[in-house]
Amino acid sequence: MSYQLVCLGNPLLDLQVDVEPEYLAKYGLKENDAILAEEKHFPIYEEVLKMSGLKTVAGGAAQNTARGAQYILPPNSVVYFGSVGKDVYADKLNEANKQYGLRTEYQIQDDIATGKCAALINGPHRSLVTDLAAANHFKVDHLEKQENWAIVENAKYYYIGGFHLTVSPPAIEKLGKHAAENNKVFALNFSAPFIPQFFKDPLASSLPYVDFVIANESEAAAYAEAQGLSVDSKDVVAIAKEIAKLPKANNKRPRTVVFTQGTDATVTVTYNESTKDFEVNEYPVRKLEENKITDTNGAGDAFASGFIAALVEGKDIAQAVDEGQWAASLSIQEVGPSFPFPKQTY
Ligand code: 26A
Repeated sequence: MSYQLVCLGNPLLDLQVDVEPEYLAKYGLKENDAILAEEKHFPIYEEVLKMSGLKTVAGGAAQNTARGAQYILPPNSVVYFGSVGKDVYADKLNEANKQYGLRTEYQIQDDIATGKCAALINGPHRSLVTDLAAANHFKVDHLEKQENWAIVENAKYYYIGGFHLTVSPPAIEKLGKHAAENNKVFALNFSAPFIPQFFKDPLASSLPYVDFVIANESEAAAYAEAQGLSVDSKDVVAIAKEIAKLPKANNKRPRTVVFTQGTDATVTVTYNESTKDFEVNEYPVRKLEENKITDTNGAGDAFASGFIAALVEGKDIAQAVDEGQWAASLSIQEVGPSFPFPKQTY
């Protein structure tokens, strides 16, 4: 069966440069964050284009995961939806996706530029500043087109970048509903702290459909704080339990929450609705020697690609975490959210 996995997100071209902490300070940026650009950030895009060592790499969180999953899975396994313009940035995205064999069904905007993300690298940290542009114009009608909906119906797994909650909650809910009604697997990444913080309502509307939540420790803390949970915001197990037991649209599948924590152990919590029991597991990370790390831009997306690819391959959660950690360790040895060629196998 081809095209088992459908991914949805914001296609972006990453403009990646090394910067000093002073540069981040000048724009009030945190060393590790992902934000939507405000007016005051726009000069950054002009400035990075003039910096030496600028690298343009295909980005967009869910698109990175889609490329990574297609890297791992057999040909014709993954389709990615998002919105781009008609420009050289889109050409670059198409080129990268072609290299990985990722099929895209972009919604194309005639008069709006492809989105971009300034990926400001400082040592092991990355600060991401995004101008969504065309990516912000994705509409659910694109998914509803007969040929695209046929792709959706044919798939068995869905992966949504939480960043897309800022763009088209109706598209996310449409896919979520389809997955729940047909007992298919639906995964959502929280993507960044500002999603649980400022996009609470669309997140709450999507969560009932979600079988797998994938997030990191800072997104977990942001969720706990935004919801006013009476748990320690560093206690990822307690936070995962709260999310795992939220109501589900499809009661034929349990919900599993997967929290990565950088070089600390990955935690998974699965809630069994009928016994009211939680299954909690911790998986230490495969540590890479520091001198092998190129940058961590896209590490979380790569983890998600290994995790979701393993599910598509019919593996269990422990194996999926291991495959996720393997994929992340490959990607952080490359420039940006990329994987090595010739291909490595798990
Ligand atoms: C809505 N926002 C802010 C975003 C993003 C984003 N992808 C989608 N929407 N901000 C940053 N990224 C992407 O995250 C990847 C690293 O995880 C960057 O393009 C980068 O490739």
